Amino acid sequence: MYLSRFLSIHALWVTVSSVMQPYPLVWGHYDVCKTQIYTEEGKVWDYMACQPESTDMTKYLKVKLDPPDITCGDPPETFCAMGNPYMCNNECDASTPELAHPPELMFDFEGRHPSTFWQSATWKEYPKPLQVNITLSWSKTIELTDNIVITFESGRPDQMILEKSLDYGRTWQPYQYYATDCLDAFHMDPKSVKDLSQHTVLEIICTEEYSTGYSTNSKIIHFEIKDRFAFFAGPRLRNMASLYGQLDTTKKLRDFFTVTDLRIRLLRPAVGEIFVDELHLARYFYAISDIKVRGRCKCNLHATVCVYDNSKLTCECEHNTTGPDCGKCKKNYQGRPWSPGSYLPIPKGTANTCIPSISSIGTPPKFNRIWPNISSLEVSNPKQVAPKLALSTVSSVQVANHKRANVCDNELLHCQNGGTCHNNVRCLCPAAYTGILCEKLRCEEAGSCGPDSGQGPPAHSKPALLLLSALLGAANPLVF
Ligand SMILES: [Ca+2]
Repeated sequence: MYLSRFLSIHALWVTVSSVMQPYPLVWGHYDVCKTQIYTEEGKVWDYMACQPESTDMTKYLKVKLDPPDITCGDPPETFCAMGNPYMCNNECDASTPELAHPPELMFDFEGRHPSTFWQSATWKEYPKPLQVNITLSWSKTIELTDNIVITFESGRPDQMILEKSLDYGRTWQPYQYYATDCLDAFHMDPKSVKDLSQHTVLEIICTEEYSTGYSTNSKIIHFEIKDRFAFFAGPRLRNMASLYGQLDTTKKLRDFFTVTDLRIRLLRPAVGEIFVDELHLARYFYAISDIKVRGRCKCNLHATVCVYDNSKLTCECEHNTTGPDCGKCKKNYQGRPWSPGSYLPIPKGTANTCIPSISSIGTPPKFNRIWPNISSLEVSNPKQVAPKLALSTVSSVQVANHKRANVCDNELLHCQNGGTCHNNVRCLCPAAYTGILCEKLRCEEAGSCGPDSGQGPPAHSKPALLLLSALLGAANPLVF
């Protein structure tokens, strides 16, 4: 699942570009969790908020149909063209691959002609409702980043509800209602997402936009994620700062775009006319050729990598966090309560790393006093709005000091020149060396290095070079 060097280089280039521009035109990738920087006290890790890339999430889902035997073709049956009840020469036979329409054909590569599609049995038991639930499960919290798009092969259903779950399918909430007649079907006034605003963006609406039956050519149903983003980021999503600011400070908004499962409840097929033609029930069925869901693993801004292993998605957590969503601090890193990373301040966000537990530190280090979270003081104030926050800055020295708590975590950094790591917070250096990682000659600091000492001062790389090498290291294990 690991992406190629090309992507690594691409990610590196994006990152370097953004490092070179203090206010880049395109920002908010959050694709690096840490870089090395140089301060007066030597090399330290600079941590930042990070998240996996947005990707096609249909590759990682499990699909379940209810009723389980609702797929057509067992026993084989003939169905008629939607618009013409006398054209009944289409066959569905589950035992013949060319004539079968199993659920996986909703997620295969589309773009060939004719399209491949899942199809239900026909409405032969009318007037009993023909209802089908299609459940898509990730067994992992994911954040939606683009519209959900469902392409029907038949007419679009007369009535449908898109639902979401945040607890792996135990409870469900509606996302959006779809009907030819919202008032009749769900006792709701029809609305469009465009009728909403920043203040009503979380409202659950019923829309008639996508339910015009087979009489129009369009076969597509959207759940409009981007239109909702646009209330904060502008119509072309240029002001992502504002959106990320809101996502950071409004948990409900963030949760709105977060799911573990989606459920498409097909309640009534397209009939295209007022009355159901009971003599030709083989005209009525559901067929879906494609479902698009784009999103990313929710890792609480503590990981850029989400691996798919053993049919399971898991964040590869950084910042001393652990758990499938990086939702808690690692053992021995519970020096302060766990906290998600923050998108703010822009562009690098705040990592809110977990820090070593007090008991594992022994003597509190001198920089203990700056552990109180800078972000909680300056960033997480819900009254602040994004444009202001975009301008608020934390000096690089502050940030560097703040992150220095786990300066020689064995997983992150090693003391140099024979130094040993003491309780994750300091290097114990051999007599001839000093500096936070024992990287400096003591004589150099005292200005007494003689030409015969045999050791010149260590080559101090320029910060940009150090950053580059750190990025090369960090960019390698990208996934997706
Ligand atoms: Ca297909």
